[in-house]
Amino acid sequence: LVSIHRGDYRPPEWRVPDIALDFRLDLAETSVTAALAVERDIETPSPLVLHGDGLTPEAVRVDGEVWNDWRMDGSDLIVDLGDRTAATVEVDTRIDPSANTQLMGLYASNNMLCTQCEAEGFRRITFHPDRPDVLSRYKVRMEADKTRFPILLSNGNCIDKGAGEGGKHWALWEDPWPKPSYLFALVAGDLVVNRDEFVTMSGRKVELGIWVRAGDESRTGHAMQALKNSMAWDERVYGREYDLDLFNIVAVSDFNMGAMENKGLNIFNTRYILADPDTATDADYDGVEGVVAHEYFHNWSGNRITCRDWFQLSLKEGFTVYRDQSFSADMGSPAVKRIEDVRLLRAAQFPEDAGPLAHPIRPDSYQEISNFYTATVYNKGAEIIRMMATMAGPERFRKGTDLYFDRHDGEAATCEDFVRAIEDGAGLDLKQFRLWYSQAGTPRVTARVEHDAASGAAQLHLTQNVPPTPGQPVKVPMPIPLRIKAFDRSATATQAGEQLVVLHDAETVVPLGQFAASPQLSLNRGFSAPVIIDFERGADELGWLAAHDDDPFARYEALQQLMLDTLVAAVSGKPGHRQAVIDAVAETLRGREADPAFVAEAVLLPSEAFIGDQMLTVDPDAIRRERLALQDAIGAALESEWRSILAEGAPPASILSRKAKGGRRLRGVALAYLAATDRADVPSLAFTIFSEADGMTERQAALATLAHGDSDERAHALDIFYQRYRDNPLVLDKWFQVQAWSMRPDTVDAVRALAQHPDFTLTNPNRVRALYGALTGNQAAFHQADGAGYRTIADLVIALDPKNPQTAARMIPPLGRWKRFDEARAAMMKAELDRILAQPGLSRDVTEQASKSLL
Ligand code: HT7
Ligand code: ZN
Repeated sequence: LVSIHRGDYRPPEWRVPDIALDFRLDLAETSVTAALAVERDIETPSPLVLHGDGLTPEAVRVDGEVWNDWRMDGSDLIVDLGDRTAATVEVDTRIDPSANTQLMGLYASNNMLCTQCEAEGFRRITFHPDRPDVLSRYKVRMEADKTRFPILLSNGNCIDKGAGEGGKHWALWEDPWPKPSYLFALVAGDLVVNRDEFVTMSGRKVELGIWVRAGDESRTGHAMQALKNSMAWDERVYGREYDLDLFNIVAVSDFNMGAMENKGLNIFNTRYILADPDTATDADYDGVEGVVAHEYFHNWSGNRITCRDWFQLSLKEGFTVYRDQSFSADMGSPAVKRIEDVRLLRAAQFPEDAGPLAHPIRPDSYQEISNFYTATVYNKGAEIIRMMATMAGPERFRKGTDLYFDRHDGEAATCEDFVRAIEDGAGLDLKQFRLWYSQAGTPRVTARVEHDAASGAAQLHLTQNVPPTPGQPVKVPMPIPLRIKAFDRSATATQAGEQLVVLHDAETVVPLGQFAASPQLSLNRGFSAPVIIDFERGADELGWLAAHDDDPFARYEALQQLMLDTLVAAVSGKPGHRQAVIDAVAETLRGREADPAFVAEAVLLPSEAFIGDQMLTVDPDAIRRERLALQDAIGAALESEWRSILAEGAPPASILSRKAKGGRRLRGVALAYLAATDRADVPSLAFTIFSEADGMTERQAALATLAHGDSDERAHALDIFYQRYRDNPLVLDKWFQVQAWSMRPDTVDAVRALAQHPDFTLTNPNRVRALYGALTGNQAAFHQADGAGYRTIADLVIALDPKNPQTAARMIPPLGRWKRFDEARAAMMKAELDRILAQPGLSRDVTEQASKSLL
């Protein structure tokens, strides 16, 4: 496989200022004529190289004349334009959207036609340079059968439309803003719209439309509200106004990712648009709000300023994730949002950074760019922006982003451009900070407090170490901004405030001031840096911080650390601090009236995977056993608390206030704790909650609890759920998912059986993720000792790769974690990776992920 290197970047030789696309659309045969106005940007004549993927040119014309001076080089079209410096190059192609199971380029979903062009899908529609630093103004003519495709949408504004021959109609769209090919989009289908409007800060009226299949329009209200909130928030917080008169969103069922920020025509996975209380959980609602915001924010961080090349992907993704995280924090609870974001970072990004696929947020090379839409580029990328914001403070950070937007508007920029703008605008020195863009691996910070009883002086000793990662054996220290606060436990007076300490060197000593006794240290408050902290603290200290720290994230961390220490000790057969955990949970529960959402997050035990991440060799069975044992102990000790939480009744599902959502979340946690005790009445209790629930949050939580066991109620509830929702694909995904999440010993067999279910299909990525993604997230099942979990995933990858290589490749990383497991498991995982690699005709996506995973 060919690797592409960041250092090999060269500016484009030909620019394409204007493009006219003419589509004659049909499900099985679409013909495309692309007219590219090209201009040579270098002195010496050079042929025009246009990338294609699976295309054959039917005709080539230059300035209106048939042109024969072209050849194919592999899948690229090379047009020799002699010594011309400008020309209009027209190419005719023909494609079959109905055969496009990769869901890249132009494809069919539910009899609708839609596109996905990021990163390199445009070349599956027509020949084109298809690189993000070639920006063009697009004019798009679409013609299709009016009955089957009454709605024709593309980027920008519809400037004309009319009737064609033979029952056809056409529309002409024009996008005034130059854009890269990856932001091109079109949709043709039978859709209905939820219309609204937004008046921008300068008083312009923007028409908003969310397009869905008939029957789904009643479930678009939350997405529409999220869109309007996002538009207002970006004006208020970043001074960014929307720049077209129309903003359309279309929801499609078959989609490789969450959504796509095409200029003026976002295309979404239905999962992130459709929500009503009966079918969507509170978490689903939050997902809709976050993804709608994310795609909208891309209009500035991604579209107005795009990426020079795909190595700069984090320029738009890291910044946009940071923006959507801040937005969601402002819309709800900042503390809970931070906890959720850190939990996701630890679950998805830390393992990536510690494994064979580790890469810096700005990678140095890739074979297939689709494999680099990772938690590192997105979520660690967001953390790196957040650290700059923390060091600058809000006002100076805003000056930095204002400068970035001003300086680079209309350009294809680099991560370096962003850092320089923050440096200049916010007045920060980020010379050493740039290492965060080039070094992979999660830094480890070791902390130790020294207290001199005689003088009362306390000091914090910090050391940092950035671990080796593939291709980067030796690292240098990075700037690590840590928000810290030292508490005097005995003090009655107000405590000294928080300080921001930035570690620059391998070792740092921070004076903490005078204390009668060694202070209690709250470290990395708000998770100010994406690092792992090694800091030995006793149960008493952690329990005190869990109860008294004034930073809610630090309170959460203290309790999690106490639980983690107890679980890790138990797994290695040592006594932990079980009673201290119970006491701390009980103490935290006392705050449930005031902030149930925070309490629900704080009292949740760390996941099995996160417990495994603390161990040199992961023992999935012992982890499950000990986690369940602790859950049982907490469940039993606080049984009356859990029961009274459940007896209080659920807030109505239609109320989406912070408090109502928190209340439902806490009820789910309470039910899970009670279930761990195996009390005889739990199945009937869960079944009652399931049956009486007025919304999906309660219903799904109860079903998931039942799914772990083998009661009659389990079978009954699964059957009721299936019958009720069999025609709703997004809810049916949940039915597959809860079964694959189950802690039952036969879960791998169940997954294999569910793959044969008539409603299972490999052609829908949501369904694949619901079943198999849930299995890889179920640590004890996936790592079942006989290797059946590994075999199941490898079988899936082999079957899925010919249809949808992107989705297939995304299933591989769990198999690449073999170094963390015992020899027998590691051998089986590697054997499955070898088996995948031995398949003939494997895609570039899967080949890259599987071969790197073996290293
Ligand atoms: N920028 C979007 C990326 C995306 C994508 C990438 C590869 C293959 C399919 C895809 N669909 C969407 C999503 C985002 O970050 O907003
Ligand atoms: Zn994005």
